Amino acid sequence: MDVKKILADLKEKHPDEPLFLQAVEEVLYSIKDYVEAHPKYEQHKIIERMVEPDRIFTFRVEWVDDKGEIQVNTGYRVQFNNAIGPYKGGLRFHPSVRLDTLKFLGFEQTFKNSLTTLPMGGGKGGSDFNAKGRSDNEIMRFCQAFMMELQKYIGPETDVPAGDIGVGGREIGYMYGMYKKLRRENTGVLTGKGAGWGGSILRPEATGFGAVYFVEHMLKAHNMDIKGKTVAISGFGNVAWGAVTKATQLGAKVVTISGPDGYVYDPEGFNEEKINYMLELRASNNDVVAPFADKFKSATFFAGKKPWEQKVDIAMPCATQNELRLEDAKQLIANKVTLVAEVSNMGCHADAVNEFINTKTIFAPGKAVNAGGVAVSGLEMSQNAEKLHWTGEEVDQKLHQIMSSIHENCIKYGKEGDYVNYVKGANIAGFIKVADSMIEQGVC
Ligand code: 2IT
Repeated sequence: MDVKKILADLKEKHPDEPLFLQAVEEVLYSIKDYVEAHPKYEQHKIIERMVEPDRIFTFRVEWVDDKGEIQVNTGYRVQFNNAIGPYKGGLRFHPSVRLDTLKFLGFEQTFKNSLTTLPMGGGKGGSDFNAKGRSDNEIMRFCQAFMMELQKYIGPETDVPAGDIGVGGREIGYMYGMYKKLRRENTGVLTGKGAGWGGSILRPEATGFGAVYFVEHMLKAHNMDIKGKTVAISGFGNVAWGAVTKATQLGAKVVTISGPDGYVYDPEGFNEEKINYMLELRASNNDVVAPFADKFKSATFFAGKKPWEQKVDIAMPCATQNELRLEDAKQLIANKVTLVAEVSNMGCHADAVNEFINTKTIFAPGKAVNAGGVAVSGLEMSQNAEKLHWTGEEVDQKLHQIMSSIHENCIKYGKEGDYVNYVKGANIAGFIKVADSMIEQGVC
């Protein structure tokens, strides 16, 4: 497989999509040997077909703010690949969102969803909407305007969006309300709904909880335990909150969270009050963590810095793409980090990932570590289809099983002597199911 040529062709076509090209490059180099050992994939031009999304919708979203001024945003839905099931993946509302962002996320989602063991294809959508400083009513009006257009492209058997950065329970509620009004159906077309109206118990926690369960497996595979380990977490949104909660419950000491303004270091670790305060910070629509250090005297705020400069056993980036760079990786390694579990999608820059692998640092990629979120979304779809509501214990048990199966698959395809290359393992395992399904379904 001529990876260089495929990447060069793709770059010529999409020179302005660095994130998408980065995501594709990582996957192609790690599946290269496997693809070459199985000629059917090249015969069926699977790679060339997989890097081209099935279709992309882009649309104008207009709404009126509290001052009566008209606002215009761009909305997107990238339906990347539905070989193994309906398109499934979140919606990101953030001013940095471009088509590039959603293509990289949709590509990653296709592999991740395949890893979950559930029948879900890959999709992603969102908008460049900035919620910072906006009122609840403005957020509602934006969500409604966004759904007025998005509803044309989605459905419970075709494409099922959910949350991502900037889209939580509140936004899902406003969008679901508008979808129901327009389509006159209560079919659970979005996941991450409230538990009282079709949502799955544990969906808000699922990404963070699943990530910590995955970390437990990584530690166990290396004869270690999470108890007593110090953990650096970045971000302070839904994913970071779930990870802090579960890591703390299991006896680890989480010492950092972060925001766009910097990070807070708290050597005493988290407790219930601090965890709940994360939710308050998030709900304020201000996108800052500095107030955490004002409220809790044991915490110190480091403006404009990242948590990776602290000496910890475990690092879990939970914020956004490329948040952990080569210099951060080197710093963590110099500080003798035990393992790094990427929780954000493509949270580590390619150079940082290579540094971890080359130094045999235990490292797992986001598409494996964070798959618990979309997995519980898949369980929510099952509950909606059956018109049933499972208990928290049932969902948690299934989440445990899924994370364990993802970990097993990573070992199966990623073992290199006494080192587990989780990047390679996750990419190959995710690839096989999608690629074989495409071959079985013909050229269409
Ligand atoms: O990146 C992700 O997996 C998500 N944002 C969750 C997607 C989903 O459909 O639950």
